[in-house]
Amino acid sequence: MRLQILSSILFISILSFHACKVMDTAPDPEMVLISPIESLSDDELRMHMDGDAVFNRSFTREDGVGPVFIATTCRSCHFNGGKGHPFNEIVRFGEWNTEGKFDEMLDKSGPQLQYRSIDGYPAEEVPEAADGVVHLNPPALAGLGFLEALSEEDILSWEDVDDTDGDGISGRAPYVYPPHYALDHTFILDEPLVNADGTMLGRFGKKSFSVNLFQQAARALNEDLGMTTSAENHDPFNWKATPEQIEEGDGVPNPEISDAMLDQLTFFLRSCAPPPRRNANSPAVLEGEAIFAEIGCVKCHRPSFTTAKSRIDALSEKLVFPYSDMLLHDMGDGLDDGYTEGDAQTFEWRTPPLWGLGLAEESQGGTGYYMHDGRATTLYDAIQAHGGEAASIKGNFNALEQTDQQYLIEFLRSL
Ligand code: HEC
Ligand code: HEC
Ligand SMILES: [Ca+2]
Ligand SMILES: [Ca+2]
Ligand SMILES: [Ca+2]
Ligand SMILES: [Ca+2]
Repeated sequence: MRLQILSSILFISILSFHACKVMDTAPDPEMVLISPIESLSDDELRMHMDGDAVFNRSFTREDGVGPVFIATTCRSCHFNGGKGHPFNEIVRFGEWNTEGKFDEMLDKSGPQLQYRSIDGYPAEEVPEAADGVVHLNPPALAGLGFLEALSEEDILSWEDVDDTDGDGISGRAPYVYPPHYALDHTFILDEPLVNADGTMLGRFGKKSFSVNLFQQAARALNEDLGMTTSAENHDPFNWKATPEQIEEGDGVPNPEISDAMLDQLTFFLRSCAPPPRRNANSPAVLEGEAIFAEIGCVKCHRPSFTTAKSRIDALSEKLVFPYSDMLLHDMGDGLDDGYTEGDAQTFEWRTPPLWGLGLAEESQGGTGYYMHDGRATTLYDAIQAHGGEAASIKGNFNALEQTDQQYLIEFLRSL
Protein backbone atom coordinates (compact mmCIF):
# COMPACT_ATOMS: atom_id res chain seq x y z
CA MET A 1 0.00 0.00 0.00
CA ARG A 2 2.73 2.44 1.01
CA LEU A 3 4.63 1.53 -2.11
CA GLN A 4 1.62 2.36 -4.17
CA ILE A 5 1.31 5.81 -2.64
CA LEU A 6 5.00 6.39 -3.18
CA SER A 7 4.65 5.29 -6.77
CA SER A 8 1.88 7.71 -7.45
CA ILE A 9 3.85 10.56 -5.90
CA LEU A 10 6.80 9.65 -8.08
CA PHE A 11 4.53 9.40 -11.05
CA ILE A 12 3.31 12.95 -10.56
CA SER A 13 6.84 14.27 -10.24
CA ILE A 14 7.89 12.41 -13.37
CA LEU A 15 4.98 13.83 -15.29
CA SER A 16 5.77 17.35 -14.22
CA PHE A 17 9.39 16.81 -15.13
CA HIS A 18 8.46 15.71 -18.62
CA ALA A 19 6.25 18.73 -18.90
CA CYS A 20 9.04 21.16 -18.09
CA LYS A 21 11.63 19.47 -20.25
CA VAL A 22 10.62 21.64 -23.19
CA MET A 23 11.91 24.69 -21.34
CA ASP A 24 15.24 26.01 -22.46
CA THR A 25 16.81 26.47 -19.02
CA ALA A 26 19.10 23.96 -17.37
CA PRO A 27 16.92 21.36 -15.68
CA ASP A 28 17.22 20.79 -11.95
CA PRO A 29 19.95 18.15 -11.57
CA GLU A 30 18.08 16.40 -8.80
CA MET A 31 15.22 15.71 -11.16
CA VAL A 32 17.43 14.80 -14.05
CA LEU A 33 19.38 12.05 -12.38
CA ILE A 34 16.38 9.98 -11.41
CA SER A 35 14.28 10.27 -14.53
CA PRO A 36 13.26 7.17 -16.49
CA ILE A 37 14.35 6.75 -20.11
CA GLU A 38 11.87 7.91 -22.70
CA SER A 39 9.19 5.79 -24.35
CA LEU A 40 8.84 3.12 -21.70
CA SER A 41 5.49 1.34 -21.91
CA ASP A 42 3.04 1.91 -19.06
CA ASP A 43 3.97 -1.43 -17.53
CA GLU A 44 7.65 -0.64 -17.81
CA LEU A 45 7.18 2.75 -16.25
CA ARG A 46 5.38 1.12 -13.34
CA MET A 47 8.23 -1.38 -12.99
CA HIS A 48 10.71 1.51 -13.02
CA MET A 49 8.82 3.25 -10.23
CA ASP A 50 8.55 0.08 -8.17
CA GLY A 51 12.30 -0.38 -8.62
CA ASP A 52 12.86 3.25 -7.66
CA ALA A 53 11.05 2.52 -4.40
CA VAL A 54 13.30 -0.50 -3.71
CA PHE A 55 16.36 1.61 -4.53
CA ASN A 56 15.27 4.34 -2.11
CA ARG A 57 13.95 2.07 0.61
CA SER A 58 15.75 1.98 3.95
CA PHE A 59 15.92 -1.67 4.91
CA THR A 60 15.70 -2.51 8.59
CA ARG A 61 17.10 -5.05 10.98
CA GLU A 62 13.76 -6.89 10.71
CA ASP A 63 14.00 -6.94 6.91
CA GLY A 64 17.35 -8.69 7.24
CA VAL A 65 20.04 -6.00 6.99
CA GLY A 66 23.40 -7.44 8.05
CA PRO A 67 24.71 -9.12 10.12
CA VAL A 68 27.53 -7.08 8.61
CA PHE A 69 26.78 -4.32 6.11
CA ILE A 70 27.85 -0.87 4.91
CA ALA A 71 24.54 0.94 4.44
CA THR A 72 20.83 0.26 4.78
CA THR A 73 19.78 1.73 1.42
CA CYS A 74 21.20 2.09 -2.10
CA ARG A 75 20.24 5.71 -1.92
CA SER A 76 22.75 6.67 0.74
CA CYS A 77 25.67 6.04 -1.60
CA HIS A 78 24.06 6.77 -4.97
CA PHE A 79 21.98 9.75 -3.89
CA ASN A 80 19.52 10.50 -6.69
CA GLY A 81 21.46 8.05 -8.81
CA GLY A 82 24.41 10.45 -8.87
CA LYS A 83 28.09 10.13 -8.13
CA GLY A 84 29.15 9.59 -4.55
CA HIS A 85 31.28 11.08 -1.84
CA PRO A 86 34.33 9.56 -0.12
CA PHE A 87 32.11 9.21 2.98
CA ASN A 88 30.32 6.39 1.15
CA GLU A 89 33.22 4.65 -0.43
CA ILE A 90 33.53 0.90 -0.57
CA VAL A 91 36.78 -0.75 0.51
CA ARG A 92 37.92 -4.08 -0.93
CA PHE A 93 41.07 -5.96 -0.04
CA GLY A 94 43.22 -9.02 -0.60
CA GLU A 95 46.69 -10.38 -0.15
CA TRP A 96 49.41 -11.27 -2.60
CA ASN A 97 50.75 -14.73 -1.82
CA THR A 98 54.29 -15.94 -2.34
CA GLU A 99 53.48 -17.31 -5.80
CA GLY A 100 52.40 -13.86 -6.94
CA LYS A 101 48.72 -14.81 -6.92
CA PHE A 102 46.06 -12.54 -5.48
CA ASP A 103 44.08 -14.07 -2.63
CA GLU A 104 40.69 -12.43 -2.03
CA MET A 105 40.98 -13.52 1.62
CA LEU A 106 37.58 -15.20 1.66
CA ASP A 107 38.60 -16.83 4.97
CA LYS A 108 39.11 -13.33 6.42
CA SER A 109 35.75 -12.06 5.11
CA GLY A 110 37.28 -10.53 1.99
CA PRO A 111 37.23 -9.09 -0.49
CA GLN A 112 34.68 -6.48 0.61
CA LEU A 113 34.81 -4.70 3.93
CA GLN A 114 31.51 -4.39 5.80
CA TYR A 115 32.44 -2.06 8.61
CA ARG A 116 29.00 -1.87 10.21
CA SER A 117 27.09 -4.63 11.96
CA ILE A 118 23.88 -5.37 13.81
CA ASP A 119 23.87 -5.09 17.62
CA GLY A 120 25.97 -7.69 19.37
CA TYR A 121 27.75 -8.80 16.22
CA PRO A 122 31.31 -7.68 15.41
CA ALA A 123 31.92 -5.36 12.45
CA GLU A 124 34.74 -6.13 10.01
CA GLU A 125 38.15 -4.56 9.76
CA VAL A 126 40.69 -4.75 6.97
CA PRO A 127 43.03 -7.60 8.04
CA GLU A 128 46.59 -6.52 8.70
CA ALA A 129 47.95 -8.96 6.15
CA ALA A 130 45.98 -7.30 3.32
CA ASP A 131 48.42 -5.66 0.94
CA GLY A 132 46.08 -4.87 -1.94
CA VAL A 133 43.43 -2.42 -0.73
CA VAL A 134 41.19 -0.37 -2.98
CA HIS A 135 38.86 2.51 -2.12
CA LEU A 136 35.99 2.90 -4.56
CA ASN A 137 33.89 6.02 -4.86
CA PRO A 138 30.25 5.40 -5.88
CA PRO A 139 29.70 6.05 -9.61
CA ALA A 140 26.62 7.71 -11.12
CA LEU A 141 24.02 5.16 -12.19
CA ALA A 142 22.41 6.93 -15.15
CA GLY A 143 22.28 5.31 -18.57
CA LEU A 144 23.38 1.85 -17.44
CA GLY A 145 20.67 0.03 -19.41
CA PHE A 146 22.10 1.35 -22.65
CA LEU A 147 25.53 0.01 -21.67
CA GLU A 148 24.02 -3.40 -21.03
CA ALA A 149 22.40 -3.19 -24.47
CA LEU A 150 25.61 -2.46 -26.42
CA SER A 151 26.58 -5.18 -28.82
CA GLU A 152 29.66 -7.10 -27.82
CA GLU A 153 30.91 -6.99 -31.39
CA ASP A 154 30.81 -3.22 -31.39
CA ILE A 155 32.73 -3.04 -28.11
CA LEU A 156 35.33 -5.49 -29.44
CA SER A 157 35.78 -3.43 -32.60
CA TRP A 158 37.62 -0.83 -30.50
CA GLU A 159 40.01 -3.29 -28.86
CA ASP A 160 43.65 -2.97 -29.81
CA VAL A 161 45.28 -5.36 -27.36
CA ASP A 162 48.72 -5.29 -28.99
CA ASP A 163 48.52 -1.63 -29.95
CA THR A 164 48.91 -2.40 -33.64
CA ASP A 165 48.32 1.22 -34.62
CA GLY A 166 51.13 2.33 -32.31
CA ASP A 167 49.28 5.18 -30.59
CA GLY A 168 50.11 3.85 -27.12
CA ILE A 169 46.52 2.89 -26.38
CA SER A 170 45.48 -0.73 -26.21
CA GLY A 171 41.98 -1.19 -24.79
CA ARG A 172 41.19 -4.73 -23.77
CA ALA A 173 37.82 -6.42 -23.35
CA PRO A 174 37.34 -7.99 -19.92
CA TYR A 175 36.11 -11.59 -19.76
CA VAL A 176 34.82 -12.81 -16.43
CA TYR A 177 33.14 -15.93 -15.04
CA PRO A 178 29.52 -15.02 -14.33
CA PRO A 179 27.74 -16.66 -11.39
CA HIS A 180 25.09 -19.16 -12.54
CA TYR A 181 22.25 -16.84 -11.54
CA ALA A 182 23.47 -14.09 -13.85
CA LEU A 183 23.29 -16.57 -16.72
CA ASP A 184 19.85 -17.86 -15.74
CA HIS A 185 18.46 -14.37 -15.68
CA THR A 186 16.93 -12.82 -18.79
CA PHE A 187 19.45 -10.63 -20.54
CA ILE A 188 18.60 -7.42 -22.32
CA LEU A 189 20.22 -8.74 -25.49
CA ASP A 190 18.67 -11.65 -27.32
CA GLU A 191 21.84 -13.67 -27.45
CA PRO A 192 24.47 -12.77 -24.92
CA LEU A 193 27.69 -14.48 -25.91
CA VAL A 194 29.05 -17.12 -23.58
CA ASN A 195 32.50 -18.33 -24.55
CA ALA A 196 33.49 -22.00 -24.61
CA ASP A 197 35.38 -21.53 -21.32
CA GLY A 198 32.26 -20.10 -19.65
CA THR A 199 33.42 -16.48 -19.60
CA MET A 200 31.36 -13.50 -20.64
CA LEU A 201 32.10 -9.87 -21.35
CA GLY A 202 32.24 -7.89 -18.10
CA ARG A 203 30.40 -4.57 -18.27
CA PHE A 204 29.75 -3.19 -14.79
CA GLY A 205 31.90 -2.23 -11.84
CA LYS A 206 35.04 -0.15 -12.19
CA LYS A 207 37.02 -3.26 -13.01
CA SER A 208 34.20 -4.73 -15.13
CA PHE A 209 33.43 -7.57 -12.78
CA SER A 210 29.69 -7.98 -13.47
CA VAL A 211 28.16 -9.15 -16.74
CA ASN A 212 24.76 -7.55 -16.27
CA LEU A 213 22.75 -5.31 -13.99
CA PHE A 214 20.92 -8.23 -12.43
CA GLN A 215 24.23 -9.50 -11.08
CA GLN A 216 25.23 -6.02 -10.00
CA ALA A 217 21.93 -5.49 -8.15
CA ALA A 218 22.07 -8.88 -6.40
CA ARG A 219 25.66 -8.24 -5.34
CA ALA A 220 24.98 -4.73 -4.11
CA LEU A 221 22.04 -5.89 -2.02
CA ASN A 222 24.16 -8.66 -0.54
CA GLU A 223 27.54 -7.05 -0.08
CA ASP A 224 26.55 -3.47 0.65
CA LEU A 225 23.31 -3.99 2.59
CA GLY A 226 23.63 -7.58 3.80
CA MET A 227 20.28 -8.36 2.13
CA THR A 228 19.94 -11.85 0.66
CA THR A 229 18.04 -12.80 -2.50
CA SER A 230 17.45 -16.13 -4.22
CA ALA A 231 20.48 -15.20 -6.34
CA GLU A 232 22.89 -14.34 -3.51
CA ASN A 233 21.36 -16.43 -0.79
CA HIS A 234 24.09 -16.32 1.88
CA ASP A 235 24.47 -13.53 4.40
CA PRO A 236 27.88 -11.90 4.58
CA PHE A 237 29.57 -12.85 7.84
CA ASN A 238 32.57 -11.83 9.88
CA TRP A 239 35.15 -14.58 10.37
CA LYS A 240 35.90 -13.06 13.79
CA ALA A 241 32.35 -13.67 15.05
CA THR A 242 31.88 -16.58 17.44
CA PRO A 243 30.48 -19.85 16.02
CA GLU A 244 27.21 -19.04 17.82
CA GLN A 245 27.06 -15.59 16.26
CA ILE A 246 27.81 -17.02 12.85
CA GLU A 247 25.15 -19.69 13.30
CA GLU A 248 22.56 -17.14 14.45
CA GLY A 249 23.52 -14.55 11.82
CA ASP A 250 20.87 -11.89 11.45
CA GLY A 251 18.15 -14.33 12.52
CA VAL A 252 16.09 -13.49 9.43
CA PRO A 253 15.46 -16.44 7.09
CA ASN A 254 16.95 -16.21 3.59
CA PRO A 255 16.12 -15.01 1.03
CA GLU A 256 15.28 -11.71 2.67
CA ILE A 257 14.00 -10.03 -0.50
CA SER A 258 11.61 -11.45 -3.07
CA ASP A 259 12.61 -12.15 -6.64
CA ALA A 260 10.00 -9.61 -7.68
CA MET A 261 11.80 -6.85 -5.81
CA LEU A 262 15.17 -7.85 -7.24
CA ASP A 263 13.67 -7.75 -10.73
CA GLN A 264 12.17 -4.33 -10.06
CA LEU A 265 15.49 -3.01 -8.81
CA THR A 266 17.24 -4.41 -11.86
CA PHE A 267 14.70 -2.83 -14.16
CA PHE A 268 15.12 0.49 -12.40
CA LEU A 269 18.89 0.38 -13.02
CA ARG A 270 18.24 -0.49 -16.65
CA SER A 271 15.80 2.33 -17.18
CA CYS A 272 17.44 5.41 -15.61
CA ALA A 273 18.06 7.93 -18.36
CA PRO A 274 21.42 9.56 -18.91
CA PRO A 275 20.96 13.22 -18.01
CA PRO A 276 20.30 15.66 -20.86
CA ARG A 277 23.28 17.86 -21.81
CA ARG A 278 23.40 21.44 -20.54
CA ASN A 279 24.69 24.30 -22.72
CA ALA A 280 25.69 21.76 -25.36
CA ASN A 281 25.70 24.37 -28.12
CA SER A 282 27.51 27.21 -26.46
CA PRO A 283 30.61 28.24 -28.45
CA ALA A 284 32.99 27.37 -25.59
CA VAL A 285 31.49 23.90 -25.19
CA LEU A 286 31.59 23.21 -28.94
CA GLU A 287 35.21 24.33 -29.03
CA GLY A 288 35.96 22.08 -26.05
CA GLU A 289 34.26 19.13 -27.71
CA ALA A 290 36.46 19.56 -30.77
CA ILE A 291 39.59 19.72 -28.61
CA PHE A 292 38.49 16.61 -26.66
CA ALA A 293 38.47 14.76 -29.98
CA GLU A 294 41.58 16.38 -31.44
CA ILE A 295 43.93 15.61 -28.57
CA GLY A 296 42.75 11.99 -28.31
CA CYS A 297 40.53 11.78 -25.22
CA VAL A 298 38.01 10.08 -27.52
CA LYS A 299 40.35 7.15 -28.03
CA CYS A 300 39.10 5.77 -24.72
CA HIS A 301 36.15 8.00 -23.95
CA ARG A 302 34.40 6.82 -27.12
CA PRO A 303 31.66 9.37 -27.82
CA SER A 304 28.88 7.26 -29.30
CA PHE A 305 27.41 3.81 -29.81
CA THR A 306 24.23 2.48 -31.33
CA THR A 307 22.77 -0.15 -29.06
CA ALA A 308 21.96 -3.61 -30.35
CA LYS A 309 18.46 -5.04 -30.70
CA SER A 310 17.17 -5.35 -27.19
CA ARG A 311 14.26 -7.03 -25.48
CA ILE A 312 13.43 -3.66 -23.99
CA ASP A 313 12.18 -1.49 -26.88
CA ALA A 314 13.24 1.76 -25.25
CA LEU A 315 16.86 0.53 -25.19
CA SER A 316 16.85 -1.08 -28.61
CA GLU A 317 18.91 0.30 -31.52
CA LYS A 318 19.36 3.71 -29.95
CA LEU A 319 22.16 6.18 -30.61
CA VAL A 320 23.73 7.04 -27.25
CA PHE A 321 26.70 9.12 -26.04
CA PRO A 322 28.36 7.47 -23.04
CA TYR A 323 31.95 8.63 -23.74
CA SER A 324 33.33 5.21 -22.85
CA ASP A 325 34.70 2.34 -24.91
CA MET A 326 33.75 -0.12 -22.12
CA LEU A 327 37.31 -1.51 -22.29
CA LEU A 328 40.05 -1.91 -19.69
CA HIS A 329 43.14 0.29 -19.90
CA ASP A 330 46.51 0.31 -18.18
CA MET A 331 46.26 3.59 -16.28
CA GLY A 332 49.74 3.55 -14.81
CA ASP A 333 51.33 3.24 -11.35
CA GLY A 334 49.52 6.20 -9.83
CA LEU A 335 46.15 4.45 -10.19
CA ASP A 336 47.47 1.00 -9.23
CA ASP A 337 46.21 0.01 -5.76
CA GLY A 338 47.55 -3.52 -5.89
CA TYR A 339 43.97 -4.80 -5.94
CA THR A 340 42.49 -6.97 -8.65
CA GLU A 341 39.13 -8.56 -9.44
CA GLY A 342 37.57 -10.25 -12.43
CA ASP A 343 39.83 -10.07 -15.45
CA ALA A 344 41.39 -6.69 -14.60
CA GLN A 345 44.99 -6.22 -13.56
CA THR A 346 45.76 -4.02 -10.57
CA PHE A 347 46.57 -1.09 -12.87
CA GLU A 348 43.63 -1.61 -15.24
CA TRP A 349 40.35 0.28 -15.09
CA ARG A 350 37.30 0.36 -17.32
CA THR A 351 36.92 3.72 -19.04
CA PRO A 352 34.12 5.29 -17.02
CA PRO A 353 31.21 6.74 -18.97
CA LEU A 354 31.26 10.53 -18.73
CA TRP A 355 27.58 11.24 -19.19
CA GLY A 356 26.28 13.04 -16.12
CA LEU A 357 29.80 14.12 -15.17
CA GLY A 358 28.86 17.80 -15.05
CA LEU A 359 26.24 17.10 -12.39
CA ALA A 360 28.68 15.51 -9.94
CA GLU A 361 29.52 18.73 -8.14
CA GLU A 362 25.99 19.81 -7.44
CA SER A 363 24.88 16.36 -6.37
CA GLN A 364 27.66 16.34 -3.77
CA GLY A 365 27.13 19.78 -2.31
CA GLY A 366 29.62 21.72 -4.42
CA THR A 367 32.61 19.41 -4.85
CA GLY A 368 32.89 16.54 -7.33
CA TYR A 369 34.98 13.46 -6.57
CA TYR A 370 36.59 11.95 -9.62
CA MET A 371 38.61 8.84 -10.53
CA HIS A 372 37.88 5.44 -8.98
CA ASP A 373 38.66 6.49 -5.42
CA GLY A 374 37.47 10.08 -5.69
CA ARG A 375 41.03 11.38 -5.28
CA ALA A 376 40.53 14.30 -7.71
CA THR A 377 38.22 17.12 -6.65
CA THR A 378 38.44 19.09 -9.90
CA LEU A 379 38.18 17.98 -13.51
CA TYR A 380 41.64 19.43 -14.10
CA ASP A 381 43.06 17.18 -11.38
CA ALA A 382 41.15 14.21 -12.78
CA ILE A 383 42.94 14.69 -16.10
CA GLN A 384 46.28 15.04 -14.31
CA ALA A 385 45.67 11.71 -12.51
CA HIS A 386 45.65 9.88 -15.89
CA GLY A 387 48.80 7.87 -16.56
CA GLY A 388 49.84 4.69 -18.37
CA GLU A 389 48.15 4.44 -21.77
CA ALA A 390 46.70 7.92 -21.28
CA ALA A 391 50.05 9.59 -20.54
CA SER A 392 50.64 10.98 -24.02
CA ILE A 393 47.07 12.25 -24.29
CA LYS A 394 47.48 14.00 -20.95
CA GLY A 395 50.66 15.49 -22.42
CA ASN A 396 48.57 16.83 -25.31
CA PHE A 397 46.22 18.41 -22.83
CA ASN A 398 49.05 20.00 -20.87
CA ALA A 399 50.50 21.45 -24.06
CA LEU A 400 47.25 23.32 -24.80
CA GLU A 401 46.82 27.05 -24.21
CA GLN A 402 45.05 27.70 -20.94
CA THR A 403 41.90 28.95 -22.68
CA ASP A 404 41.71 25.74 -24.70
CA GLN A 405 42.09 23.69 -21.52
CA GLN A 406 39.24 25.73 -20.10
CA TYR A 407 37.04 25.03 -23.15
CA LEU A 408 37.68 21.31 -22.79
CA ILE A 409 36.65 21.45 -19.15
CA GLU A 410 33.55 23.45 -20.07
CA PHE A 411 32.68 20.64 -22.44
CA LEU A 412 33.12 18.04 -19.68
CA ARG A 413 30.85 20.08 -17.45
CA SER A 414 28.15 20.05 -20.13
CA LEU A 415 27.97 16.23 -20.10
C1 HEC B 1 28.32 1.89 0.58
C2 HEC B 1 27.98 2.58 -0.62
C3 HEC B 1 27.14 1.88 -1.63
C4 HEC B 1 25.89 1.32 -1.47
C5 HEC B 1 25.08 1.20 -0.21
C6 HEC B 1 25.49 0.86 -2.77
N1 HEC B 1 26.45 1.12 -3.69
FE1 HEC B 1 26.37 0.71 -5.66
N2 HEC B 1 28.31 1.18 -5.85
C7 HEC B 1 29.10 1.72 -4.85
C8 HEC B 1 30.47 1.75 -5.29
C9 HEC B 1 31.66 2.26 -4.51
C10 HEC B 1 30.48 1.20 -6.59
C11 HEC B 1 31.68 0.90 -7.47
C12 HEC B 1 32.01 -0.57 -7.20
C13 HEC B 1 32.78 -1.23 -8.26
O1 HEC B 1 33.08 -0.61 -9.23
O2 HEC B 1 33.07 -2.43 -8.13
C14 HEC B 1 29.10 0.88 -6.92
C15 HEC B 1 28.68 0.37 -8.14
C16 HEC B 1 27.37 0.15 -8.48
C17 HEC B 1 26.90 -0.19 -9.80
C18 HEC B 1 27.76 -0.35 -11.06
C19 HEC B 1 27.77 0.92 -11.86
C20 HEC B 1 28.69 0.87 -13.04
O3 HEC B 1 28.83 1.91 -13.69
O4 HEC B 1 29.28 -0.15 -13.37
C21 HEC B 1 25.55 -0.36 -9.70
C22 HEC B 1 24.60 -0.72 -10.83
C23 HEC B 1 25.19 -0.12 -8.32
N3 HEC B 1 26.31 0.20 -7.61
C24 HEC B 1 23.90 -0.25 -7.82
C25 HEC B 1 23.62 -0.25 -6.46
C26 HEC B 1 22.37 -0.69 -5.89
C27 HEC B 1 21.18 -1.17 -6.67
C28 HEC B 1 22.49 -0.58 -4.55
C29 HEC B 1 21.49 -0.97 -3.46
C30 HEC B 1 21.15 -2.37 -3.45
C31 HEC B 1 23.81 -0.06 -4.28
N4 HEC B 1 24.47 0.12 -5.46
C32 HEC B 1 24.28 0.22 -3.02
C33 HEC B 1 28.66 2.13 -3.62
C34 HEC B 1 27.48 1.73 -3.04
C1 HEC C 1 43.85 5.37 -22.16
C2 HEC C 1 42.46 5.67 -22.02
C3 HEC C 1 42.05 7.06 -21.59
C4 HEC C 1 42.35 8.26 -22.18
C5 HEC C 1 43.19 8.51 -23.40
C6 HEC C 1 41.68 9.26 -21.40
N1 HEC C 1 40.99 8.69 -20.37
FE1 HEC C 1 39.89 9.65 -18.98
N2 HEC C 1 39.72 7.92 -17.95
C7 HEC C 1 40.15 6.69 -18.35
C8 HEC C 1 39.98 5.74 -17.28
C9 HEC C 1 40.27 4.25 -17.35
C10 HEC C 1 39.46 6.45 -16.19
C11 HEC C 1 39.13 5.91 -14.81
C12 HEC C 1 40.41 5.74 -13.99
C13 HEC C 1 40.16 5.59 -12.53
O1 HEC C 1 39.02 5.63 -12.10
O2 HEC C 1 41.12 5.45 -11.77
C14 HEC C 1 39.26 7.82 -16.66
C15 HEC C 1 38.69 8.83 -15.91
C16 HEC C 1 38.39 10.10 -16.40
C17 HEC C 1 37.64 11.09 -15.69
C18 HEC C 1 37.00 10.92 -14.33
C19 HEC C 1 35.64 10.32 -14.46
C20 HEC C 1 34.98 9.99 -13.18
O3 HEC C 1 33.80 9.66 -13.21
O4 HEC C 1 35.60 10.05 -12.11
C21 HEC C 1 37.60 12.21 -16.50
C22 HEC C 1 36.91 13.52 -16.20
C23 HEC C 1 38.33 11.90 -17.70
N3 HEC C 1 38.79 10.60 -17.62
C24 HEC C 1 38.55 12.78 -18.73
C25 HEC C 1 39.49 12.56 -19.74
C26 HEC C 1 39.97 13.57 -20.64
C27 HEC C 1 39.53 15.00 -20.66
C28 HEC C 1 40.89 12.96 -21.46
C29 HEC C 1 41.75 13.61 -22.51
C30 HEC C 1 42.66 14.64 -22.01
C31 HEC C 1 40.95 11.58 -21.06
N4 HEC C 1 40.10 11.36 -20.01
C32 HEC C 1 41.73 10.62 -21.66
C33 HEC C 1 40.69 6.38 -19.58
C34 HEC C 1 41.21 7.34 -20.46
CA1 LIG D 1 20.86 -10.36 5.91
CA1 LIG E 1 33.45 -8.79 4.19
CA1 LIG F 1 46.29 1.58 -30.21
CA1 LIG G 1 19.42 -13.79 6.86
